[in-house]
Amino acid sequence: FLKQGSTVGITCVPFSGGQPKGGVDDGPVEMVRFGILDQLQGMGFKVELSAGMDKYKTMKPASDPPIGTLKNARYVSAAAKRVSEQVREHCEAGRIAVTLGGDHSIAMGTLVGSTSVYGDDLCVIWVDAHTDINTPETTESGNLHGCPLSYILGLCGEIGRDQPFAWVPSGCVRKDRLVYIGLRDVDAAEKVILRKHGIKAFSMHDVDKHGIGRIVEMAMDHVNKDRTLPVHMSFDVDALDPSVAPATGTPVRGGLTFREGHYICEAVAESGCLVALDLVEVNPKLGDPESLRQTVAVGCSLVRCSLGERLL
Ligand code: 4U7
Ligand code: MN
Ligand code: MN
Ligand code: MN
Repeated sequence: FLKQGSTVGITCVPFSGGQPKGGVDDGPVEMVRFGILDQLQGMGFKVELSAGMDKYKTMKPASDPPIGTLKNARYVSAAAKRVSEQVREHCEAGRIAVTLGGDHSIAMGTLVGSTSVYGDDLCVIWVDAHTDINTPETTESGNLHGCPLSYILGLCGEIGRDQPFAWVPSGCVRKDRLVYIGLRDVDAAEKVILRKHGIKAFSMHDVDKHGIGRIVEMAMDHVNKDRTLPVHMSFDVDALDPSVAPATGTPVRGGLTFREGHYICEAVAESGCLVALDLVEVNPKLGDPESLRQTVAVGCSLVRCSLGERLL
């Protein structure tokens, strides 16, 4: 778990196949260019970077016809499988696994990687405007960045358990060990899924009502009452308000403020339970140079805070 002198294992995943907009594959390189590696070293961490990030760009299969409505399923599967191996290596070596995306479909890989080491003790805090829990049957867009959790929780029908995703250990995360923060754009079919499976979710309404301090406490109490279990936080930058993180593919107004986003990360760091972190959906190609700089900077800042950077 997170402690002084730990090693951070970084996996850069320049991947955009889970959704239609180019540019999100430049997220990791922009965060590295902004200095995230040096910043973590400056905080006293040893930093190990997974090799071969350029390989993701070459994994696109020659032919990848739609499966039902699902787009790029073979491409997403191949990339996520590789992510799972890189994250597993970091976790096995006792490193805190930090994955920089890339679109959120890669979380299918990060969660397979972390659960392959921590098993079903693993708790997941999913910070997002969206629930990303569409099944291959319910997704209307066919974009797999809106589906990773249905595979991980084992909610897919036939199409999901078949090739090309047969390698995903369906149900590797327990439904009662997942909690959402920041929701405000949930598809009708996703609401049915949440209700049916009793999945804990805190929307922006709840954040407004209780304040972010109480929300993080309630979220932690739900998945990790004694604060002893390992935590994987998957942070979609679109959880933040578009005024804070404009350069992202599916912005939704009414999001977390700069401080609310950071508070979540600080509180998770303080719990001492963090074993894996995803920072995804930064798209440097969307918007003007200032939006880009602002979004990349906030992404790096969230990573540092999750790893224990303190204000005082
Ligand atoms: B993200 C959506 F329909 N639900 O399935 C879908 F609203 O990783 C959006 O959270 C998914 O950015 C957003 O396409 C995925 C849509
Ligand atoms: Mn989102
Ligand atoms: Mn997402
Ligand atoms: Mn998005």
